[in-house]
Amino acid sequence: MVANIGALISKFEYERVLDSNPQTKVVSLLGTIDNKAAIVTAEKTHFSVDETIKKPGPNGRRTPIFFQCENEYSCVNSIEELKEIASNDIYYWGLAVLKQDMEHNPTAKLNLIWPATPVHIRKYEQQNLHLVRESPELYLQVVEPYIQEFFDQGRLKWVNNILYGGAEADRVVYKDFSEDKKDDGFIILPDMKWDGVNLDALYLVAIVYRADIRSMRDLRPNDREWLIKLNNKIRTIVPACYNYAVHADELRIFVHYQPSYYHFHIHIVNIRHAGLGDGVAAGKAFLLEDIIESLGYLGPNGFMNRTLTYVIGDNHELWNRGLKDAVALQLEKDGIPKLPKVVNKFNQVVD
Ligand code: G7M
Repeated sequence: MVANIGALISKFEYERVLDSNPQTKVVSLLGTIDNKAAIVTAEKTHFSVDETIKKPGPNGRRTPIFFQCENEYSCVNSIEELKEIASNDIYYWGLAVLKQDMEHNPTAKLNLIWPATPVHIRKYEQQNLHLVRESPELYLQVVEPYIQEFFDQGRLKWVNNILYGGAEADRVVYKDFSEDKKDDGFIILPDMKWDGVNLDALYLVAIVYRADIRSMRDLRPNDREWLIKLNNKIRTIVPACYNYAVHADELRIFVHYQPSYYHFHIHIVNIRHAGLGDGVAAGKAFLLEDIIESLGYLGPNGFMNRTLTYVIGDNHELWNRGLKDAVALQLEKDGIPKLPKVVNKFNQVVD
């Protein structure tokens, strides 16, 4: 039987803070549950407004956005206590306690990983970030062997549970699958990161049934038509599933490189949502449209021909398996000193 999150969290024994981000209002804690490592991530939820209503305009487009502030949890209605900090001229600021409610106004979204592996712990821990220029040679030398080990360790269990085991079945937004056309099949469902409530933060993931694409590195020109169809289907299906509260051109559709999981999947995010952490940032997110475009001229080996530039944390296994040395070498080759030269008042370079 699968344990539930409440029962597990009640046994959580705190050890230390892995990361705390005041901008995204996310904290990740490391601890143990039944003597096995556990990571609890808590994210303060966004404010509640009744609903985002898009009224049809003269050209049939449903803009602009109207918010309702009628229920007891929306806008300022939920203020239970308010204490002024200060005021100056026309400016006032203070602290508030808001009415909380599980359905309308939950305080936070909690994620639990248990048992957490050392890879999870390193991933969630605050770390320095680096920009890597991954040439096809560097990929073959460092990254591909790592991906191979990834498969050996069975880290795709959650993906296979969704595709074949009925996991999260009640949350699936769309499933396109038939035995005879397995290679065209895919599932769209809410990403673990989304609370499923606030459409402004809509975050879905599409997982394909094809198992031969481990990352965008494996994409070739003959996958182009497949990706175009997939992109069009996503842009047709998702708005319809959410009653057109979000439109086809309001979806940011992208792929991560490096991904955390080497089975091809696509991120589908409301364009208004800046994403948590660096998930939507340049150096991590590659727009599906740009990938499709590139496949038109990359040559028969597709992305295997391209140097990919991306951001990686120094806790990532790949950093210490060769990317760190490669970056040092690249900087040297480019004539860029890693540390600035310190010059004293006599204009002499000092160590
Ligand atoms: O960085 P990468 O492209 O590999 O991102 C994987 C995405 O899958 C992330 O946005 C995760 O939040 C999401 N994800 C990871 N797990 C383990 C799950 C899961 O079990 N269920 C769902 N729905 N999404 C997940």
